[in-house]
Amino acid sequence: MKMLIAIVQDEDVSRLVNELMNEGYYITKLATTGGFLRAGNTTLLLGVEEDRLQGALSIIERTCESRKQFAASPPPLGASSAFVPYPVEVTVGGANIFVLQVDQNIRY
Ligand code: 2BA
Repeated sequence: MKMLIAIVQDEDVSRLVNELMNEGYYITKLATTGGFLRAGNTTLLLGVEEDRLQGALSIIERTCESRKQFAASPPPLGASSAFVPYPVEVTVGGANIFVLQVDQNIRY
C-alpha cells in the first residue's frame, strides 16, 4: 500500500474530491497553509493499493490546474526596516504529491 500526500489549490478541491470519491478512493482532507504564500491550500491523504496508485495520480493530474499568483518578495538577509517588498510572480500547482510506502493500515 502507498500513502499519497497531495497538496492542491482550494479551487480544485471540490472537483478533485468528487472524482476520487466516484472512483472509490478513501480520502482525508486537511485545511493547510503554504509556507511561501501564507495562503490556504488543501492537503489530501489517500491510502491506496499499489494497483490503484496510477489511477489516483491520473485524476489529480487532470483535475488540478497550475495558476500564477503574486507574492511579496522576501527581504534580503540583513535588510533594514526600510526594505520595501515588491511583487514576485510564482506558478502554483497543479499539485505537489508525495508518495510514501505504507507498512500497515490497521483498522479497529
Ligand atoms: P507555498 O509554500 O505557499 O508556495 C506557493 C508557490 O510559491 C510554490 O508553488 C512555488 O511556485 C513558490 N515557492 C514556494 N517556495 C518558494 C521559495 N522558497 N522560493 C521561491 N518560490 C517558492 P508549488 O511548488 O506548486 O507549491 C504549492 C504548495 O505546495 C506550497 O505552497 C506548499 O504548501 C506545498 N509544497 C510545495 N513543495 C513542498 C515541499 N517540498 N514540502 C512541503 N510542502 C510543499
